Amino acid sequence: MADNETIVAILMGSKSDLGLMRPACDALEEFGIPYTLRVLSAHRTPERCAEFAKTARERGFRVMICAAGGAAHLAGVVAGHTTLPVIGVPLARTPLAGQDALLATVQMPKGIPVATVAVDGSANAAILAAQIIGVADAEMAAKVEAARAANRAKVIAADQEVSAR
Ligand code: RP5
Repeated sequence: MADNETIVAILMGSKSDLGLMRPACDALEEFGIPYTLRVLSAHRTPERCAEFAKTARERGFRVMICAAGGAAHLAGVVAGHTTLPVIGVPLARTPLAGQDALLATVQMPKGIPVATVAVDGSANAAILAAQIIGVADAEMAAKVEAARAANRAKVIAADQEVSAR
């Protein structure tokens, strides 16, 4: 199994990204998915980052979530070192408001995909991780469906509240 028997890794380029990654942590916890949280920078700690990515599969990880701001190479570098699915979260951390990280994360060359979510969209990264795990895990797929149903119910309740005015 993975470190502490976790199957999802959340990697951030800096500890300063942690606040923006809380929604991902919360969503994984709601799904009951154990995860490992690490600060690994593609630029500042390239060897540690590569080592983690290269050994992730053998340590039991199933999905990698990689978040960074600015010249955000973390997801792409990790994807280059593993065939596990990599979900990239571009973060709005510079005066460019996430446009820089979005393009750096989403514009991967052919052959090395990164599934990129919205700028600061870390909750969706966690939900997508749950969906990927749910491909081979019926219990997880049911949890994702239940979350969708709860979402639907909230929107319907909001519609009824607004339209009743
Ligand atoms: C990126 O640079 C990190 O992912 C972070 O979003 C940004 C700023 O990092 P710090 O200078 O706050 O460590 O690599």
